[in-house]
Amino acid sequence: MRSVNNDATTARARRRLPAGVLLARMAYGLAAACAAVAVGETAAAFVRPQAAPVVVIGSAAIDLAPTAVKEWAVRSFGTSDKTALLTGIYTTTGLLAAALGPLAARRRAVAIVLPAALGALGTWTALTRPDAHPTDVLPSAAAALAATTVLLLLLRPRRPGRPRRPRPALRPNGPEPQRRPGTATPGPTTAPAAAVDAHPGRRGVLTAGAVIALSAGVASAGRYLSERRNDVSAARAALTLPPPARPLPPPAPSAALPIPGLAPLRTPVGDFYRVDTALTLPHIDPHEWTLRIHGMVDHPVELSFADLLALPLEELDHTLSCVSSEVGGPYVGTTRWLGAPLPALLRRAGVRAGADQLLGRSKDGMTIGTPLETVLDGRTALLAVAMDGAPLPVAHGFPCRSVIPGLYGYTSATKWLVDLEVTTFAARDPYWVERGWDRTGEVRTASRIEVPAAFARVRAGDVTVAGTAWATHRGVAAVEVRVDGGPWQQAALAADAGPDVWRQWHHTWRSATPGTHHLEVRATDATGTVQDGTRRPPFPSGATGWHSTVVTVH
Ligand SMILES: Nc1nc2c(c(=O)[nH]1)N[C@H]1C(S)=C(S)[C@@H](COP(=O)(O)O)O[C@H]1N2
Ligand SMILES: [Mo]
Repeated sequence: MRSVNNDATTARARRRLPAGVLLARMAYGLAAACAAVAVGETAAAFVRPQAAPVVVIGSAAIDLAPTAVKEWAVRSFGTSDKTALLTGIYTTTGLLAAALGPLAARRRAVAIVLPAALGALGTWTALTRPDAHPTDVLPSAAAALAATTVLLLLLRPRRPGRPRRPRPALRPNGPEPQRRPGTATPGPTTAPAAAVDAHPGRRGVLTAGAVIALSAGVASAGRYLSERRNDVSAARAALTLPPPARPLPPPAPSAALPIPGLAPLRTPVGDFYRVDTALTLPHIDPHEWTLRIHGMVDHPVELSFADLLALPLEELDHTLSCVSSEVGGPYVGTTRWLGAPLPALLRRAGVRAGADQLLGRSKDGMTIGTPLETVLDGRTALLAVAMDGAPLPVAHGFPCRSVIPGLYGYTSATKWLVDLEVTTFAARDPYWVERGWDRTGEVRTASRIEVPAAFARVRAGDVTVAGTAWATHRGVAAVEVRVDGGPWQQAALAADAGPDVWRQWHHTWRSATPGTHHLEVRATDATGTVQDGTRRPPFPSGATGWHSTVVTVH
């Protein structure tokens, strides 16, 4: 409806475009983006939460991100890395949208082409996710359609004949006011019929604001609906877990040192670190859960959750750690797991000769590969259903995950586990191995100074130094501490709670003198190997180096 006569006119129009108009058009773009997000979220509530456009794009970004970027994200944002990613996606979308409005105002085709291109990207990405369903295309397609519709509606030229009160101060160069008979507003203050934007700035921004507010409402409703439809907390709360067939005694009280500031021997579940690639947590109803054990086996097995709970369950005290932890880093926790022993199930299935990998697959398409010989060498490898006496929290893999002591999480601890394939490393690389990480993932010997805290100020005299050390499945035999590069001194160890559990240690630093001091720690595992002191980053097989802290004595 809006025609441009020639380039000169366009150029003049562009020069004259008041800031208010530009602002309004940017707001139109933002409103279109908000409507798209809202419609996408709501559609995803009916399809599945993983299909929301933002989640689809974010998940693809996580999988495509080079290892260096992932490492940087974990280092800089820690467990808030997902919030950081979503913030980035929303910011980018916002900037694109703000550009989309003004561009589409000049060329309507842009209002169709850009959302359609983004929608196509979204649907294509949705379809190529490892856990894709055909209906996953719907939210992205609906979102694109919503963006185009809202933008075209907001940009549609105003029909002539509607009275507007002009704001001469704002439009010094505007066309001559025209008198239009029959309008309510009297006199020469009546807006011209031809002026599409009588006061486009304020009205436009207000209209866009209304659309944004409405979108926010729809988005919240969509998210609420999605949570309601996918909530498994009732099913989780209703679960009664059978007692273990072979209960473990409680850990010896002397395994936990009463030193303030020391990480507790058993990590409270609420404090347990979380590392995964899931932007939305898989919500799995245990009644619908099944686990397939197949591949290079004589008798493929399919288990229901009831079948799993009917097996003789075992307990395991175990320290789980993440390969992405820096030296002294936080991604480590200890708990008591309850689960069905994995070796017995594999023997029942009958592992064929030549297989060397057990590949776990999660509901969200993660693949985690474990060396088969590790699973079968007699360690307590579990299909875990509980940690610390309660069903697994959703964030930690409800209803079932694998736990295999001695290996970092990325080669052993598949959360939301639904499929186990007996295969070979030659046939298939799991997710992290594809990205260059070591395929074995054996936990390196590590030790950490927790007391005094880094950069703490302590009184001169005798100072208690304490922390934890782990060499999961090998066990910790010794811990040594040194001050300012002096001689290594033996620390005292708390009672051994088993080779799969970290070990607390403490040391009295005699007659600390005022000034700044440098403390270092190293452990020796039960095979007699001293912790590697060479500083290496987490990639590709776990950080090495001795943890150190600086304290000020006064
Ligand atoms: N499905 C799934 N399982 C997964 C992961 C994941 O990204 N997806 N991450 C693994 C990694 S790298 C670690 S360290 C552990 C962390 O387990 P937690 O979050 O329960 O502490 O889970 C493992 N299992
Ligand atoms: Mo990890």
